[in-house]
Amino acid sequence: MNAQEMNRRLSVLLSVSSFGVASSTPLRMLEEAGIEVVMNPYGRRLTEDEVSDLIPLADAVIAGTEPLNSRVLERATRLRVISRVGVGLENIDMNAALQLGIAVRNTPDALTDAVAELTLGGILSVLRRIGQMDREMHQGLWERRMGSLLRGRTVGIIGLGRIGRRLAQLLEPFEVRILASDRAPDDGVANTLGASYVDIDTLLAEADVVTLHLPGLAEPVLGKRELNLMKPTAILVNASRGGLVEEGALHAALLEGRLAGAYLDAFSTEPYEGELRNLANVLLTPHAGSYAAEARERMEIEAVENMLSALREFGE
Ligand code: 8YV
Repeated sequence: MNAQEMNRRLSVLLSVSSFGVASSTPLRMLEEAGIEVVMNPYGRRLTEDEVSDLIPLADAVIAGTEPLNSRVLERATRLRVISRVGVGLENIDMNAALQLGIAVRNTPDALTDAVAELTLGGILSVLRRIGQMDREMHQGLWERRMGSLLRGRTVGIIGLGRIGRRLAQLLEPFEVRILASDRAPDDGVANTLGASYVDIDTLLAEADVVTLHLPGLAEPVLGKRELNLMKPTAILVNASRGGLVEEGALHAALLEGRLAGAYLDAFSTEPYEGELRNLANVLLTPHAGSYAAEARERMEIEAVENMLSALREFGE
């Protein structure tokens, strides 16, 4: 390393688009650490080409969900650390990062409350048709839609991890029966939450509300066969990852009355522009699960701290 290189300030690419919106503290932390900040100039998720063009000079990336695949990472010759503002890591080629010696960090706890609360809001909204009546009133229609209670119903939680567990706690006053499915069942946790583990087909057949709280997986968890197991009066909620539900099969089930409604915050392609937007019994939000100011502030602060400690481990 020559003298010019040694005197160079470390540079971080803030590829996550909404950084600093909820709070100025994370940006101040970067400034105080003397790190040069390169902002995402597009104000939205970067494409592969855009992040490829911005990444070669970065020592660190504070990342959103933009593609950080092997092609992008190979161009990142200075990169030491990818620090995700968020929990999901499926946008990062972890093997490529390992081979290139790039550390990867995330903020697994910071958004738990935000996603669990939004999920509860989505469940209540679909059951009572709040979103639908709101849309109709804005269009001049005064029409009371009959909904149903959450109290006493059966809720099936697929994925009883941090968010699934928090949702189970929030559901306690509603006196629901909770069925859960998880690849790594923990009976102690289930007992504390009053949840019972069942196989996924039983959960789908018995639940009035099915809600997904899984990481992104290579294959969908709910396709035509699984949706057909659900009661026609049941609703489906997905505020985790879009690829977990086959959107075409879900659209058909809702259109044909084989499912009563759905709330989706995550989509196989985002921004979502598909046909589920045409159904009145579907509530949609634009992948905003973590968008509570308290959660975003905590996620961003933790992402900066994670980045700084990883850089220190590299002796930077
Ligand atoms: C997004 C999320 O990452 O944490 C996750 O995995 O899905 C979200 O929090 C976040 O909105 C990107 O900034």
